[in-house]
Amino acid sequence: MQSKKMLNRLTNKHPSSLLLLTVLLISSLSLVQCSHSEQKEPPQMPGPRAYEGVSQAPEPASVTPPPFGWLQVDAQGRLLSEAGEEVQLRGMSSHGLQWFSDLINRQSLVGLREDWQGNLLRLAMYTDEGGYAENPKVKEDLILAANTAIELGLYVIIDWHILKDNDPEMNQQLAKPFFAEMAERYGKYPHVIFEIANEPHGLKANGDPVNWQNSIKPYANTIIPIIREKAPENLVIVGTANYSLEIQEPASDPLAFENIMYTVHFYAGGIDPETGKTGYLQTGIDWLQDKIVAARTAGIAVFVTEWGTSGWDGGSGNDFCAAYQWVTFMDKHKISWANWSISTKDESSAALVQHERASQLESQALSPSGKFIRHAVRGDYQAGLEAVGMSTCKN
Ligand code: IDC
Repeated sequence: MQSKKMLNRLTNKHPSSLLLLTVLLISSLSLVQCSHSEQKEPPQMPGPRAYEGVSQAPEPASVTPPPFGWLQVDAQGRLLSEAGEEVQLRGMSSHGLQWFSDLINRQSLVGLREDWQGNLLRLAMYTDEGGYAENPKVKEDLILAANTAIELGLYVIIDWHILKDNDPEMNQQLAKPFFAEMAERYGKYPHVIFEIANEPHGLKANGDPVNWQNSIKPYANTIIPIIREKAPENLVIVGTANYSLEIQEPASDPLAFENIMYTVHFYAGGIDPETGKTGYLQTGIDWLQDKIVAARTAGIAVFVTEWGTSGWDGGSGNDFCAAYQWVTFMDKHKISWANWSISTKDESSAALVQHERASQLESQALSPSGKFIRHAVRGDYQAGLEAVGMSTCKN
């Protein structure tokens, strides 16, 4: 109907274009025929190309305000609610959306909000490893999940999850239009937090180290103004060097924008397969907590956008006593966190096991890590230990 009307309009206005259209139609038909006779296989239909631009993906169908309204960072680096009270966000990170986006759905997010009493979801959109740089369609899953979080009143982190692509500047040309779109789309929602680089590390192409000075700060100074054009108030979180461990670098040289937070990541666990001892592939506790406290004292806002009960490799067993020490530390310092991860992968950081109710985040589907974390998100750390069969932790 629509195209018939358009054709009529076109040919009425420009009668000569009717001839042109007929010629075009005949020549394209014969082209199709030609190619058919040459190819044995039927030509592949192109896949849907929706979501490559901004306009086609849906908006959230409704909006539930997030519990603390617009978040703000004060001059001492504290995270405040819109009403000016210090707050801590607690919740879960997705695993890579290119692998586990099915687990991020309305039911699992209702579970996160109601049963877990969480208020935070992080959406890890890998850029490499089959993520956005190779498969832009993953943005579609990100948008649908972010919309669901907004509909349910959760804070949601849009995480540009660089990892194997270790240098933030490597995919900067992709990050620019991506964050321009995200800011345009989500700048009006207090729920949305932008995390612009997951874990910078390693070396740049020219052999220089990827650190605050060489790469992260210039990248942040490129991306944040793009975000700020359309999202002047949303929080922006910036990764730090060496897999988001070197928080002292921005602490002595912070960015000049408002409402910026900096990330520290850690992994509490890991059990040596040979000796059975904990602390294998574990991020140091004392020195890292000291660094976090020093950064906080310097007035830097810290957000743990990712941490695991497992070893640094995402597996190798959990250390719940170390995890307990971390969650109580973060509670004391009002440091917000998201745990890695909502996944059913066979690795000890995964919150879920293979189970028919896994995609609903239900209790029967929780792994040991999931059991501990569910209570930790609820703010009952002791119950978390008990849920994994431990009542005390000896030093
Ligand atoms: C890990 C996943 C693992 C996956 C791998 C891919 O747990 O299943 O195969 O990524 O590269 C991080 C990263 C996070 C890692 C996680 C555990 O941000 O992507 O996930 N980790 O290794 N930093 C430190 C640990």
